[in-house]
This record gives sequence, structure tokens and C-alpha cells, in this order.
Amino acid sequence: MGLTETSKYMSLILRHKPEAIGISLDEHGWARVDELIVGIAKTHEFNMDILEEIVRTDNKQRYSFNEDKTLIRANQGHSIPVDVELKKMSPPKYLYHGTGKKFRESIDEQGLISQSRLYVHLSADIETAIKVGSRHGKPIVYRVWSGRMQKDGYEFYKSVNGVWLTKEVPTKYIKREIFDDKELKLIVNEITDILRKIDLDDESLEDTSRADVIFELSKKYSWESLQQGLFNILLDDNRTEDDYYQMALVFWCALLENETRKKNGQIKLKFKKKTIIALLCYRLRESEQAENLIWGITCDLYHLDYCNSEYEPMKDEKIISKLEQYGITLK
Ligand code: HQG
Repeated sequence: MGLTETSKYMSLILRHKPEAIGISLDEHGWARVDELIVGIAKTHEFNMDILEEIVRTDNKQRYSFNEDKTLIRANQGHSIPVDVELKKMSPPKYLYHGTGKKFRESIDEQGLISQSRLYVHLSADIETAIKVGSRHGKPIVYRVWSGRMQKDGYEFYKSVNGVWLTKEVPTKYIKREIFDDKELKLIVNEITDILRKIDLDDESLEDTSRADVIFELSKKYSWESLQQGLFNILLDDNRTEDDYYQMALVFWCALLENETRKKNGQIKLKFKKKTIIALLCYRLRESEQAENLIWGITCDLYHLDYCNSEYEPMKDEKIISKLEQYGITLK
């Protein structure tokens, strides 16, 4: 039997089921080392040397001894109510939670809940979250707006092995974070579907409802992910002009609406706006229909007077260099 299997069994004992080997944990989660060794040795090859090796080599530093090594406990991850004297700490602005795709609907509805454990587990980086998520099948990752949560009164703890913990994460603090090409395809398809559903020529359609396309998506996906999706569409040579045109329209409406929503303390657009306009200019440069539209966006973005300014985006050095970053050279 390998060390990993023994370690897994030990983590079951120290986090969830000490009674399986007839021991108990004290209120701070400590088990007596002598009792643990006798208990585990009944079914696994186990002694103090093996225990010390497991603790020392554990890839997540899951366990801690007390000073004289007479007691041991798991640093986090418990389902039984013990107080492992977690340190309350200020979290970074964002933390991440990896989970299985199959939980998506339920999480989008209820937020993150601790299920059988005492806390929801969060990590400081996406890579760790992907690993944690993979334990539940196809992984997805949520970005948690931990900085805002703390301001709103939620408490955060960091275990000695670096796992961030909090009691719950309501839906308004989570957004999907896209981390691979397959996922990106999903968001691109979703944006495309939504854009194609809006009637381009429907003049009765309010600007706010066009803007909502972007704002609704931004509630669901992190800005970076959403932006990546939009860039992906704009960089795709095989799109129809209507697709690009629709994006320009929606984007402009969102840009205008942004000012109002910002004032009302609602979400604020954080796109790399000039890059998007650069790509739109490039895509719609031959379209007379789009000329006014692009000009409108440009005026808003550069604070120009719509009627009295002269400015050619396609000759703007900054815009040209932005396009070059995407491998697009203007003739
Ligand atoms: C999910 C490992 C439906 C949640 C890792 C998670 C971690 C919801 C699962 C540590 C939900 C519980 C913990 C909702 C949350 N609806 N599902 N509303 N809210 N869930 O194993 O975070 O290797 O208890 O997303 O590294 O996966 O054991 O939690 O997928 O740090 O040391 O319910 O365990 O560490 O699963 O993992 P878990 P977890 P160790």
C-alpha cells in the first residue's frame, strides 16, 4: 500500500471520521499521535516514521504536529465541527473556486455553499482551482470577488497551508473564469447566439436593451473572459459583416449606458475599449452603413464633438499599433 493511500485514509480520519478507528478529536481538531498510529496500523502499514514522512512530504501540507509531536491535526478541510484556530485575514481582491461542470446550474442559482465541510474552499490562483475542480469531473472555475465580500462584512480565513476559507459565497460575488480554448468556444458561441437574436433593424429597440446584452454577460463572466470572447469574434475572419456590425452597435450602446450605470453605482465597463474600437474599425472599414456608428463610438471614446471634429481612427498611431498586436497590418 502506498503512502498516498495511507495519507488519504489519514485525512478521512482527521477531517471527517475519527470514529472509524475508534478515536476522537478535541475541540481544536487534535488527535493523539499514539492513538492514531495504533488505529491506522490495524489496516495499513503504519508507524511514527511513516507518519512523519507523510506530514513532511505532503504536497499540500495538509497536516500539522504540535510542538512535541504528541498531537496531530489536519490544517483544513473538516466536516466535523472543530476550531482549528484559523487566522482571520484580509483576502486579495479576487480568489478562485474550482468545481465540476455538473454543479454549474446549482451554483449559479444558490452561490457557493460549504456542503458537508465547514467552509467553502478558495484558492489564490486559477491553476490550483482547476486542479481542485478536476476532482469533480470536467472542471470549471469561478472568480470570487473576495475584496468586495470583505467590505460587505464577510469573514475570510487562511489555513496554515494556504487555503482560503469562508462560510458561503452568494451569487453576486461570483463570475465564471474562462481558462481554456474549449471554454472560450462556449462563451464565443453564447455571445454570437445572443447577438444574432437581436434584430439589427428594429428601430423601436431601446439602447438600454442592446446594452443589456453586454451587462448581462458581464454579470456571468469575468471581464477578462468576456473580453477574450469578444476579441475572439472580432479576430475571426469568417464572420459576416452583420456580426461585426451588431457587435459595434451593442458595444456602443453599452458604452453610452455605462455612464448612467456608473453613476448609479452599478457595474462599470472595464473593457480595453480602444482595442475593441480598433478591431471594429478594421472590420467595418468598408461598410458605409457602419461609418456613422464607428464615428459615434470614436467620438464618445475620445470625447470629440460629433459634428465638428475631424479625426480618422484608421490613421491613429495608437489604434494602428493595437491592431498590429493582433497581427493585423493596415494596407
Ligand atoms: C460544490 C481538497 C452544487 C463545490 C481541495 C465543490 C480543496 C456546490 C463540492 C478541498 C454548490 C464540494 C475542498 C452549490 C458548492 N450547488 N454544488 N450551491 N456550492 N458546490 O470536496 O472545494 O486534497 O467538499 O463547488 O484541494 O472541491 O482534500 O469541496 O465542488 O481545498 O486536501 O460542492 O479539498 O483538498 O466538494 O474541495 P468538496 P472542494 P484535499
